[in-house]
Amino acid sequence: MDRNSPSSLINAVDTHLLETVGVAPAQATPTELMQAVAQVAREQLSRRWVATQRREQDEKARRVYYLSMEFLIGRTLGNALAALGLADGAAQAVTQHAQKLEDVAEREPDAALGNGGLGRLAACFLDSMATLGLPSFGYGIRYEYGMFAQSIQQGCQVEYPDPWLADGTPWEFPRAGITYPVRFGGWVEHQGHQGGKALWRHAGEVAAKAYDMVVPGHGTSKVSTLRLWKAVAPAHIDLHAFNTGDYARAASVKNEYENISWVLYPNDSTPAGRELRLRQEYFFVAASVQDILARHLDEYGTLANLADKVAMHLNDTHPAIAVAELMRVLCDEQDMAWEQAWSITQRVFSYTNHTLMPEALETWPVSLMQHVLPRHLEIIFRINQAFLDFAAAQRPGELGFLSRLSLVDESGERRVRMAHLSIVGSHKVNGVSALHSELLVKTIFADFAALWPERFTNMTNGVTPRRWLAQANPGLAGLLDRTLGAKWRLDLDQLQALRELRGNEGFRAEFMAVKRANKARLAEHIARSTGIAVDPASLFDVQVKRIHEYKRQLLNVLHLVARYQAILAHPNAGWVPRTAIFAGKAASSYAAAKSIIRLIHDVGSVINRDARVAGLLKVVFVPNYGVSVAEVIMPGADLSEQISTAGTEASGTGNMKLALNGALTIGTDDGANIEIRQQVGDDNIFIFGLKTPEVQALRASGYQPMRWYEGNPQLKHVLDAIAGGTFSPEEPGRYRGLVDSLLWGGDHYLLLADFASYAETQLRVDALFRQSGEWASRAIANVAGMGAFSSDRTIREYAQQIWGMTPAP
Ligand code: 26Q
Repeated sequence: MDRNSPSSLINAVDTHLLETVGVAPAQATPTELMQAVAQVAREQLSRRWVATQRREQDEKARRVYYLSMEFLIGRTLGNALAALGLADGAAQAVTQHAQKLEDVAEREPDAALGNGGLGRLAACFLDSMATLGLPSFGYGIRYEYGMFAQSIQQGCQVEYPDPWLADGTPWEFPRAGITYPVRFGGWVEHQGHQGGKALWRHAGEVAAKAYDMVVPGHGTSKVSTLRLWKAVAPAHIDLHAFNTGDYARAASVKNEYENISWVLYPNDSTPAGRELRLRQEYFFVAASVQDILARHLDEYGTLANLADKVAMHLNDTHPAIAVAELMRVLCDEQDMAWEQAWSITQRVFSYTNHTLMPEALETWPVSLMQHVLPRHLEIIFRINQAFLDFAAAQRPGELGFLSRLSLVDESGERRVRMAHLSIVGSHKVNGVSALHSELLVKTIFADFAALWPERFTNMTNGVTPRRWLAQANPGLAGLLDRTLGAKWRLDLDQLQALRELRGNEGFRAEFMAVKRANKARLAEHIARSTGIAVDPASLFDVQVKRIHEYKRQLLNVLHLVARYQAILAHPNAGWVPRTAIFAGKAASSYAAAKSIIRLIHDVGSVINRDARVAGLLKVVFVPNYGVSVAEVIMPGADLSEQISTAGTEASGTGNMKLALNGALTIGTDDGANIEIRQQVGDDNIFIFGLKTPEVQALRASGYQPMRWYEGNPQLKHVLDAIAGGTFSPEEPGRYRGLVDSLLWGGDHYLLLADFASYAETQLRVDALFRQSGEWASRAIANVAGMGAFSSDRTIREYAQQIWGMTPAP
């Protein structure tokens, strides 16, 4: 009897309702059905996990370990069912209970264990690693609370905790036997002389317990593992307080240990610099390194061949302390000679940088590191000494060169530069788009690139077509299946064949019907979440991403205000009806970002209420942006706003998801937009604004935003309205500061300099949208060009060029 047949699944779901969930099948709620269907999938994932581990052990496979503080996986059910080939059967099974699978799947909370692009990239990479059959583990933290939930009250962001584990999750496999001690603080003793064997007299210890999530591959029975660590107070801790009935004290001691894995830091730019964050970073790194070495010793009985069998990848600098930790374990605990340990370490590690912005680069005060990780600090100093000796030999006497390279920033309070540690400790360093990688070696890492040009490389980001097309956009996926067959899921280059269909009336009509249905679905979501009705016939203009000054949501707002004013001035100019859709979270401490959210709401409430522009312009902000909200927004977009100041957005991945779903991009010459343009062709994308060298030149020449304000009456009118209280009549000065930061504060991201070009380009967007056939053809060309942005391509490149592995063809 086929386990995956509909009748078997119907039985399996009922059995789990009865035996696992604890409910009479006839009375099951959608949430209970979700739990039961998840259990059916879980059983098969478990089998696949066991078989995969067994095979990889037998094959003595080389493995890659992806170390990341963030994995933004979102929901699991739909993806698991698709990977296991259970989607149709499960749909039938829930139909027996008078439910729809989509509604049942919606009961699952998102696993929001990440902030944004970096965390979602890690999740897409796991999907691709599993699909390509790469022996692989993701390692991270099992945060009790993920990314905060966002609600909007009177136009302002309000944050709520995200207790995603409150009702348990069907997807984790607690590994009761897998637990490691992680130590902190104390001091270091050296046997005999300084430089003799080091003994770390730690002050405290916490246990790291392993919880696995199984990541299924598509089109393969292989899986990858996401192993997340939870911090647990060691069992012996303060039993005395407990025994004497001092429960408050016992609880507070326990909390002090366990708070390490409590909550994700909701900051995706300026590093928090807090001790707890450093403890989080070391906690998961120390547990992961122990786990990796234990597995290796179990298989080989020696660490001498570690670099032949193990690749460890640093997702940004957040796990960079792993370089010092591996050195510590090899030298102090395994008695390996420093030189051999260093050679292994450099061959094991590789590092991806995700930002050029200097303020976002992670550094830790030497004093804090001394306090939390005294032995690691010594090791970092020794690495630095050897490195600077080497660098000095290359450029004798160049002290500026050496101080720029140093792992320790000596200007002001001494700080350890985690990016420098990552570069020195790795054999490969990559950026995430062609432009970003080029800028890395020309700007922030130029000195390192002069020493080691061959160490630096590019790996342009990608997204998994399984989640971002097959799952998020079943309408388009169905059309592609009928047109191209189903293989595009595993070979996204097959989308190229759509190019020839651009002019095909029938295909265009089907394609636009799918888009229209997705817009209707998005409109329903908007109505439900904001109470605002929007018209699916209007142009859906979408900017969804973290709120950041460099991403320039404010430039988008300036254009919307200009458009509002222009419609009022010229009501009969044949305006294309538009709905501007924003979504995104602001870091809780980022005042300027929060102010932008409020401005979007204030501008929206004036425009949406003004009968004079009714039917021509609407502005909405979709609350609580995250993976599941993105899965509704991406397929319903006509226009994708990717408008960061050139040279600031490392890559972007939302740009890829939107284009893959048939949105046209309006964007700057930045990040992966440049490569998207190359893939879809200049005619199928709207690029505007200053290019990176022009941005640099304008800043160097002394940018005076006031000149642009004075020189552009339309822009002046917009800024005067915002600053004067047109959108905040009850508090006219509310946006004075925001506008002043542009006019008098230097307009660091050059909004005013790019405004005219942006507004003019938006008129070209309108003109194209009026010609619906032409628009359809270009939207199709976008989908057709997205093959290169599958994360399968990205992971193949990492595997071959960085990790020394050969994925299945
Ligand atoms: C660091 C220290 C302390 C607290 C928080 C952080 C922190 C956390 C998250 C710093 C940065 C991040 C996230 C950065 C991020 O998401 N970067 C984005 O990465 C994407 C994937 O490569 C790119 O596409 C985006 O361009 C980039 O902005």
